[in-house]
Amino acid sequence: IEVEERKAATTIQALEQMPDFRRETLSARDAIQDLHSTGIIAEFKRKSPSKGIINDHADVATTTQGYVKSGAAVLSVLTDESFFGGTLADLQAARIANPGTPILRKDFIVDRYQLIEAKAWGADVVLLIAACLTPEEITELSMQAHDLSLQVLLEVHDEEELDRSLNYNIDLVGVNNRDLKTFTTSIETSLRLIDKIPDTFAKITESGLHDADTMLTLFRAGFDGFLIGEAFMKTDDPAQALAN
Ligand code: IGP
Repeated sequence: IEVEERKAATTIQALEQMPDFRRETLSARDAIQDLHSTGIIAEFKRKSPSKGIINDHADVATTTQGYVKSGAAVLSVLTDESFFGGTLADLQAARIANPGTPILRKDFIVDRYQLIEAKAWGADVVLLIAACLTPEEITELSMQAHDLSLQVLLEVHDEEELDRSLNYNIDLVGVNNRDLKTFTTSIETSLRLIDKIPDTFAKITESGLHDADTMLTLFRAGFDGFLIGEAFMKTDDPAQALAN
């Protein structure tokens, strides 16, 4: 619904005129796989369907800058308004505040218009959710993303989604520990799938990560990256939470 309104208001041609549409994107994959990387993808998320309001006062520029100072390799910014309270303006604010850090546009992407939006508002990498898309749509969208020099993070929940969705225009594979029906998280989901992800992809574990021990277990199992939102955002000072 939101995206339909934006499409009516802003043409693709207008998006292509935005300064960031021409910018050279950064590699999220390299930032995560670098030998010295923490592998942390720190997320800016105000609210969620499962938790309600997580943090409604944190400023996006200050928080994301603090994340980077505290060691985040990549930033993730929610741009979905109805469920997560995010906007494209949040993405842009994070971009301006962090010119050297790759940024993920976190949203429900279903068409090329949203990829062009992602680029125009400052993203380097986009999320494609296997549970929401057919294999053909994933193939098409990941190809189009690469044409725009955006990297692709494919999100899966189980082996079936993984098997049907992989293609060579995907850069990172994320296993979401959150069950979309019950909203509960279990790292067993990640541990079960890790050996089924081919080594050509960066391997990310997503959701429900709250402590260093769990991250160490997942790192030892083979994960390169850790997508963390709530554990940071639920505190008064999200960047300090990362530093700790
Ligand atoms: C972060 P958490 O439990 O650390 O806040 O999770 C991230 O994985 C989660 O926000 C997420 C998400 C998504 C949000 C994963 N996949 C898809 C929106 C859409």
